[in-house]
Parts: sequence; structure tokens; C-alpha cells
Amino acid sequence: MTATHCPYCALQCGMELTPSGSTAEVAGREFPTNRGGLCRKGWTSAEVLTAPDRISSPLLADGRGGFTPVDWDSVLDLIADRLINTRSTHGANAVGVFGGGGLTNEKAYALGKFARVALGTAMIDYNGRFCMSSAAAAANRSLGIDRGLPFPVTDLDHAGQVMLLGSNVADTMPPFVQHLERARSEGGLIVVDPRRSATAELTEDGGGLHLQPAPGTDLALLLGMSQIAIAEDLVDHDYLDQRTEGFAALARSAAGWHAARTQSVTGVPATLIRRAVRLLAKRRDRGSYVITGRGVEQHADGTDTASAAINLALLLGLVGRPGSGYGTLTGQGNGQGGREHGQKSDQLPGYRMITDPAARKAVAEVWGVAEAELPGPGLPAIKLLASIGEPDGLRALLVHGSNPVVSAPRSMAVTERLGRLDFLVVSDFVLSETARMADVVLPVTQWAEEDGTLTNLEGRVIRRRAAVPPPAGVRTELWILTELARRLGRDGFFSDDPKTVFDELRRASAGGRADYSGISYAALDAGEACYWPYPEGGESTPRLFADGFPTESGRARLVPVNYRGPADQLHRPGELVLITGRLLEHYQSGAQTRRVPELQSARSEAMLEIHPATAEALGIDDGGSVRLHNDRGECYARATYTRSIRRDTVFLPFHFPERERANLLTTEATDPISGMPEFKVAAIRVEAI
Ligand SMILES: Nc1nc2c(c(=O)[nH]1)N[C@H]1C(S)=C(S)[C@@H](COP(=O)(O)OP(=O)(O)OC[C@H]3O[C@@H](n4cnc5c(=O)[nH]c(N)nc54)[C@H](O)[C@@H]3O)O[C@H]1N2
Ligand SMILES: Nc1nc2c(c(=O)[nH]1)N[C@H]1C(S)=C(S)[C@@H](COP(=O)(O)OP(=O)(O)OC[C@H]3O[C@@H](n4cnc5c(=O)[nH]c(N)nc54)[C@H](O)[C@@H]3O)O[C@H]1N2
Ligand code: SF4
Ligand SMILES: [Mo]
Repeated sequence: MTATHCPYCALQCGMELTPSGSTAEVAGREFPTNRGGLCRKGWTSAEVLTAPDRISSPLLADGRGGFTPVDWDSVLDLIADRLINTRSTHGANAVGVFGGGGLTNEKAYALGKFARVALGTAMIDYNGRFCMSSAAAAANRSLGIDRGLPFPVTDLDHAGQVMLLGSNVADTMPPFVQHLERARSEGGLIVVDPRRSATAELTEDGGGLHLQPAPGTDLALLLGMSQIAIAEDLVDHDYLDQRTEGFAALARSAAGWHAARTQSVTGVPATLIRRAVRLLAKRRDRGSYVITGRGVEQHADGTDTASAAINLALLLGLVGRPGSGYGTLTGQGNGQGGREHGQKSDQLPGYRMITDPAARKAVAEVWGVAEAELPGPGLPAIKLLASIGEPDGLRALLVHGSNPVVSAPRSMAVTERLGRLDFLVVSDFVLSETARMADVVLPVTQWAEEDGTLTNLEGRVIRRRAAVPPPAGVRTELWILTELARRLGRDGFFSDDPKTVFDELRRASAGGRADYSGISYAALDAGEACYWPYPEGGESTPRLFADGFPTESGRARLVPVNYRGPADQLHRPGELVLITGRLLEHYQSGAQTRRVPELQSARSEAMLEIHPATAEALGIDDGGSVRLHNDRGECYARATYTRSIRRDTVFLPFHFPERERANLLTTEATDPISGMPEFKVAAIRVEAI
């Protein structure tokens, strides 16, 4: 029996694996985030280990739409040759790397180093740009640091009030719901979602309030809430004086957002908005938390919206006060660690900026290269993918842990661009939709077959442990990167041993914002709860901000923000707002969960949630096939009637492939600060077929 964690989301539920034949049996394990509970995806996760179409040999495209198995030595020689060629003909920045927030810390670190040291390219970014970047940017500018939850999840157990903005934890992190029980029992759960989601339903029967704004209007809602807090004098004056700066400018920016205007922009009744603010202001008796999810962050104004949520939390004196706070719910298994160790185009390990001379010097020293050899910042994900086929753009790309053909916005354009690459290498354990387009596919180990660490949504570093041997023919990514680096002239710079890589990561992060230098495999294996920052010789930090904020002044910044509305506006008659998101049964692009029979049979196709009144007006039957379309593409789904959604809005999950891809309709409009695409609002039309 091996103690490890679930392969999927950032809650990283504790799990026990017992080998059984060529797979493993899964049992829930006591861990603070899940207390033994698992969701349906977790219970069935071992099925992917023996997926019938799992790949167990490197594959070479045969030019006729198929693949031929090849041996590792020749395939690595071939990749190295092609990359060296591309580099010498078109320059190092013609080779790019696309990583993922599901990779362990060790893999994410090695990938960032591989790009800069072995390929010499600036062009690395990852799917966290689609996930965490707006909340990260907002936390950095307001609080001076970006750790999803700056407190342990179990702190929520004692809260009287919790406001969840654009987060559907009942489907996306089911065991998390237990941490909301106290708030629900006191009528203090506030859910902000244009749909009556499974989480919004938890507010029924006295559990709390459901605010149902028009999609993309959360920034207006939060400005209105701040205005009410100021107008009703619910703000915490001592806290504002002692711990924050910028109140006057913030008050001016919110001043115009009187309740009637907020109601007319958002559609949320002013009385409900007022009740929500008054509830949160009760924090003096029992703590209050403000928490954001992708529903408010995946917008072209996502950074400003997350800032507005932080502003409200600061006005009420919540951040850094015991029993209260602000946080964002990191999504992918290692969404937190994945954004700290160098996969981001502008960052080096330890959450250090690649433009900071001191950070460059420190990291170059650990890597054993001259500082001048380190490239500068590259392009964020959307721009990186858009550069393919452009004169100075990417010509070769290595993908690790992402399936952008399904998950990137405006998939038609992305797919078309990937097709223009001279050379695409995808590392995966199945032939994902992206892997199918590759010139070379490299089969890698899965979670139950590898050691490493991840950093969960609380900033707590946890151990992933190998429980079963991988199939013959499969390799770890650390091994692949080490072997490729050797062929690229960097022999001895990389290691395929996770613990050796972690020890190097510790040193490379020392002195950075996300300092891991005090954390070790030995401490983790002994059961120590290690939250970063944890400098060597120092202590773990379960709670941030108790004594101040890591900003220049030591104070949190209230950042004035303005409402702009979504990039896609409804202009033409008959248009509806499409919002996209998740189902309990499927994970992300579905590459893994669509291969689990129990999950796939429960949810085998894309269902469009639509209000019966809207559907009837369009002649769409419950269960009927529909075509959704806009200027960017068309997508097919089956309609399902629900009264839980606004009449001007429809909802589609993004887990399905081919012509059921929700992303055929989404826009490439991105947040100007974070580069986060606006997944959550697209103007579309629907028709029965
Ligand atoms: N089952 C499952 N669980 C997952 C994942 C998965 O794919 N499947 N993925 C993991 C990852 S990577 C992530 S990032 C998290 C995401 O977890 P969540 O953020 O909970 O997931 P979403 O479904 O994307 O969005 C949440 C809610 O936002 C609402 N929403 C849409 N537009 C708006 C808007 O304009 N305003 C507001 N207020 N709400 C809006 C949607 O109706 C939806 O109910 O889940 C993690 N857990
Ligand atoms: N319309 C719409 N689109 C969205 C979103 C949305 O809400 N709406 N959400 C966005 C968000 S928040 C996210 S996080 C992205 C995620 O979307 P993707 O980046 O596509 O994430 P996954 O589907 O998890 O892709 C992971 C791929 O890597 C493989 N894989 C898993 N683990 C490993 C590993 O350790 N190594 C390697 N090499 N491969 C591995 C899996 O088999 C799978 O093929 O989607 C984004 N796209
Ligand atoms: S909630 Fe997340 S970590 Fe927990 S079992 Fe489900 S997918 Fe796995
Ligand atoms: Mo995500």
C-alpha cells in the first residue's frame, strides 16, 4: 500500500494505492483537504493506467495520418537533430516549449531549465496561463505575493461567511464542500454564478445567498459591493489605516457604483447585493472569506475583477486577520507549484522574475551557466501559439502536459497553427487530440508510477509516490529531458532522479518569493506539513500576512479598477451569451476521463444547458441536437433544459473533442495584464438541427 494523492485537481485529496495486477486499487486517505473523501474522478483514476489505447512506445508520424513505433535511442537522436537544425537555421527562439500545471514541481522545474539551458530559448509558457494568471497578477499587485489560498483549507471550517465568486466547488472539488458546512449552517454561504450551479444550490434552505449576475459583470458587482461597504460604513477603519494604502483613490473609483446602477448592469437585485455585503461585514463575530474561481477570472478583465474582490476583502479588514481572508482556488493538480518554478515565460524558479538581474545571477549559478546565457522573457501562451507560422515565430514545439487542440481558446485557429509547425513533439500517455497532430509522440509515466512533489491549493508541498511499475517502453519526463539535453550538448546538467532535481530546485528557489529551500523529501516523508515560503533554517508558513504584506511599504494596496464589460458583446438579435466550464465527471480536455468507462458513460457527449423559455422560442427540444455558431466557428451539442440558467445565457462544458469542442466558439481576447483568455463569455447563436 502506498500513500499518495489524486492525479487530478488542486485539492490533491489523500489517496492510498494498492497494486492489483497491472493496475492499482484506490482508497481514500485521511488528509486535511479531503478527510478521506474522494470524488468520482479520484475513485476511478487508476483506470487510466491500463487504458486500452495507452501508448507504450515512442511513435513517429508516418505522413499518412498514422504512427509507427520506434525505439527510444533513434527517436531522441531524431528530435535532437531536428531541434539543432531549427535552431541553427531560424534561431533558438524558433523552438518553443508548452508545459502544464499538472506536472510535478520537479518536472516543471526541469522543463523551465531545459528550455533556457538546453534549448537556449526564451519561448516557454504553459496552460496555467489559461487558469491561474489573472488571480496571480491581481494578488501580486495588491498583496505582493501569489499563493492561491494564503491559509490552510481547514481554516474555512470555522468561518461564518464564505463568498464564492465564479467557483463551482460542488462539481470541481467535491470534498471541499465539507469545509463550507459551518458557513452554510449559519446562512453565510454566498455564491455568485450566472447559473444555479450545484454549489449555488448549497445556498438553498437557509444556506445563504445566490447572486446570479449577467456573465462578465462581476467587476461591476464588486465595485457596487465596495460602494455599499463604504456608504454604510461597514469598512474596517483601523485595518485600512494600519495595513493598507490607496483608500482615497479606491473610494473615488467605486463612488459611481450606487446600488441602482449596479443592479441595472449586473441584473442582481440591489437588496440581495446589500444583504451579501452586510453578511460579509459580520466578520467581527465569525470570520468571513472572499474566494474567487475561474468564473470571474477567465475574462478579458479578469485581473481587475480579482483585484476588485481583493479590494472588497481589504475594505472589510479580512486579509491577514485570523479566521478571515481572501484566496483563489488553484485548479490543476500542481497549478500552484507549476507557476513557481520557471514554466512561465517571464519567471525563473522560486517565483523570481527573469528580468531581475539578481534573480538571474542566483539561478545561473545554480544551473552552472553564465548569466548572459540565460534568455530574457518569452511570450505568454496565447501569443506564443499565435506566433506559429509568423516570420519570427515558432517552428518547432515540445508539449508536456496539455492538450491545447481542445483546451485553448478559438481552437480552429490553434489547430490550424499547430499544423503549420515544422516539428511537433508531444509527451503524453495517450494519443490526445494534440498528440494526434504530432510528428513524434513520447509515452510517459503516470502519477501512480512516479515520485515527485506537488504544491496544492493551499501552498502546501506534498509527496507523490510511485505505487506500481510503469509499462515497459514508457519513460519519465525527467529521463527524456536528461537524454535530450545530453544530445543537445548539455551532458551532466540534468538528472532523472526526482529527489536530486528537488534538491536543486530548493537551491534555485532560495531567496525567491516561493522559497522551498527549507523543504526536503525527508521532512515530507516524515509527515511534516510544509507550506512555502519555507527558507532553509526557517519555518513553514501555513498563513501569510499575519505581520504584514510583502510589498515595498509592507501594506496591502487597494487598486482602483474600472468596469469595461466582456470583449464579446451581444450586438445582433438572437445572440446569446455562451459560458463554458466543467462537469463533475470530466477533467479538462477530457484526455484522461473520457478513457474511464464509468465517467464516459455518465457523460458521453456535450450537453448545452439552456433555459426552456429560450429553447422553445428557438424551436429547440429538450434532448434535441443543436448547432452553436459565431464568426469563429461552429460546435454541436445536445440541448438539455434547465431553469437554473439565465434566459440570455447558455452553458457548455469544454471537455469534449472534435466538433463538440466549446473552444471552437471562444475568443482569443486576453486580459492585458495577465494574458488570460476570455473563456467565459462568447456571443453565439443556437439553432436546432
Ligand atoms: N470535475 C472537474 N473538476 C476540476 C476540473 C475539471 O476539469 N473537472 N479542473 C480543475 C481546474 S484546472 C480548475 S481551474 C478548476 C476550476 O473550477 P471552477 O472555477 O469551479 O470551474 P468552472 O466550471 O470553470 O467555473 C465555475 C463557475 O463559474 C461560472 N461562471 C461562468 N461565467 C461566469 C461569470 O461571468 N461570472 C461568474 N460569477 N461566474 C461565472 C460557471 O457557471 C461555473 O459554475 O477545477 C478543477 N477541478
Ligand atoms: N472553454 C474553456 N476552455 C478552458 C477552460 C474553461 O473553463 N473553458 N479552462 C482552462 C483551464 S482552467 C485549464 S487548466 C486548461 C486545461 O486544459 P489542458 O491544458 O488541455 O489540460 P489537460 O486536459 O489536463 O491536459 C493534459 C494533457 O496532458 C496529459 N498529461 C497529464 N499528466 C501529464 C504529465 O505528467 N506529463 C505529460 N507529459 N502529460 C500529462 C493528459 O493525458 C492530457 O492529454 O483548459 C483551459 N480551457
Ligand atoms: S476533488 Fe480533485 S483531488 Fe479530490 S478526488 Fe476529486 S479530482 Fe481528485
Ligand atoms: Mo485550470
